[in-house]
Amino acid sequence: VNPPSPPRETRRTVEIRQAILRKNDAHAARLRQMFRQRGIHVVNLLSSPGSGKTMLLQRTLTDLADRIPCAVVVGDLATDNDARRLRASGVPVHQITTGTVCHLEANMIEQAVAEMDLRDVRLLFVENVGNLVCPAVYDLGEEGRFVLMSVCEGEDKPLKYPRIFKTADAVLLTKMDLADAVGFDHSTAMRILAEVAPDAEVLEVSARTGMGMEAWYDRLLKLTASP
Ligand SMILES: Nc1nc2c(ncn2[C@@H]2O[C@H](COP(=O)(O)OP(=O)(O)O)[C@@H](O)[C@H]2O)c(=O)[nH]1
Ligand SMILES: [Mg+2]
Ligand SMILES: [Zn+2]
Repeated sequence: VNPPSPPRETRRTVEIRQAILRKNDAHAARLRQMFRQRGIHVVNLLSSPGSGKTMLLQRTLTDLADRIPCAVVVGDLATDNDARRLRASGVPVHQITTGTVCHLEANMIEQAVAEMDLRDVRLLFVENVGNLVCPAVYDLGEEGRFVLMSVCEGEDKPLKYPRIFKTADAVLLTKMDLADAVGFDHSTAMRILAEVAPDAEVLEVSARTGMGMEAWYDRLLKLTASP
């Protein structure tokens, strides 16, 4: 017996969604080629809101910008607060405000970079909209996908939002300075990550104390050393 087919509206919604994603994929493929030609390595930073993307970037730009020329595209639904925080580092920063859209899409990145002077830039960070759901399925033409998970948000996030963790090149466990205070269960978190994202590297960092940041910079420099 065949399972009942979904109602017509549901099928229609699924078809439209797939068409949007196909279009985004094609767009991202063109962007990836453009970045490669221009020698720009692109890193997509993904996480729930408040996991520490902006603070990680603030410290990274301060420490890394004189080793390698960097720039940032940052997405939020509203405000340019993050862009203002990041501009203090002196690198080019472009804020995308998405309004109601809860993720970044390839066409938004294309528009942003068209307005930026990236002539000398080798490493472009994209701080995605804080959200563990749809950013996972929108390719932005990036070379590396790094998913942040702070020690404050619960060890089982990868079980609840597997897609974003499965597509990660590396997972950054952030705010390690707070691990003891919040009773972070390190072995449970590592077991869950190994189960959901067995191929992802895990980096443990604190942007506040600087713990683990050199390993993160090595990871970024390794990415930019590839042709
Ligand atoms: N203790 C501690 N707090 C952090 C760390 N990183 C970020 N935070 C704090 O967490 C909050 C959210 O950080 P933010 O970078 O804005 O997160 P985003 O929403 O992912 O960009 C801010 O109050 C930060 O000061 C860290 O390594 N240690
Ligand atoms: Mg932010
Ligand atoms: Zn979304």
